Amino acid sequence: MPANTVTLTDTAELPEALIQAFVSAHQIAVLTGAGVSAESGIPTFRDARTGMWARHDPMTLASPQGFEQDPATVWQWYQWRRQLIAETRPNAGHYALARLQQRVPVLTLITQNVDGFHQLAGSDRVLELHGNVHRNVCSVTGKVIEADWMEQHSEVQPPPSPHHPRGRARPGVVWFGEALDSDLLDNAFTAASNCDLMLVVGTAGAVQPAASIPVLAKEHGARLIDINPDSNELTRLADWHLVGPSAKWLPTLVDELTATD
Ligand code: BV8
Repeated sequence: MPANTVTLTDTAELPEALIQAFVSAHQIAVLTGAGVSAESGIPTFRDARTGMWARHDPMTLASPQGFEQDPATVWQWYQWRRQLIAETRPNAGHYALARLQQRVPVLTLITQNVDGFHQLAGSDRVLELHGNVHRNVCSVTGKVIEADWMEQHSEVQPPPSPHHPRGRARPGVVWFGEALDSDLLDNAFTAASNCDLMLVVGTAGAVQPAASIPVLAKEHGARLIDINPDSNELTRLADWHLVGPSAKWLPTLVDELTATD
């Protein structure tokens, strides 16, 4: 860890410089990854192989090739994840970010997650870089498939698509090897370039182009706070590394901000 990253393990005393960076920020950008949903009981992306999925590689399951080769297995994996998401709810970290959005003049929330928990917790204008698992689209045309069509054609898993004779229903997420929505990505890059402070929460920083967003923020002079029990490439860029779960650190940070009002 280079000298300039201050590592904090206890929420007791936040450095004055960190509080000042927070309080004085006019534009805050936040990048979240699977770790922010970990305390909701959603396994992180690379851990999403518990039980019957242990023998599958998420990189294969979350790819057009994987879906082409075995649509039923990929579909079942998403049905399993959708069920996990339906059985739980956002945690204190999601709610803290929604509260923060109310307090800061400009806060752009960029997420790699597909569970929709930030919106459920009250955040709005969320940039879902990798899509949303609650949406279904045609595997050929990409057009949205409505829920009633899915219910009426559930005898086949995945159901056929209403938009193309060779199409099937697939989750409305971005798979490995697929391009991200260019408008979403442009908005994320703009927020990173303009922010005074970026929070990087619960991501291993291994997936591109999302992982380049904090790099851009740093290059444009933003202060960086990394919230993660572990450290990784993005931690090395950070001014502060808050070691531990986001459901602990985010409420502490937001309480600190409101306490200075
Ligand atoms: C693309 C949706 C190009 C599906 C996902 C360079 C540039 C561009 C592309 C590439 C590149 N190098 C390689 C690539 C290709 C690839 C890539 O990045 N590969 C990597 C793995 C080497 N990228 C792509 O394919 C992207 N597409 O670039 O297209 C293109 C252009 C034009 C035309 C065609 C193509 C698409 C990437 C999107 C893939 N889809 N999700 C689904 O979810 O099913 S990514 C998937 O990984 C999830 O969204 C997940 O969020 C994301 C990132 O992982 P993390 O969020 O970091 O999660 P992870 O489990 O890894 O880590 C969890 C972290 O949380 C850990 O650090 C852990 O310590 C921490 N944690 C744990 N508990 C807690 C916690 N933190 C806080 N609190 C806790 N309690």
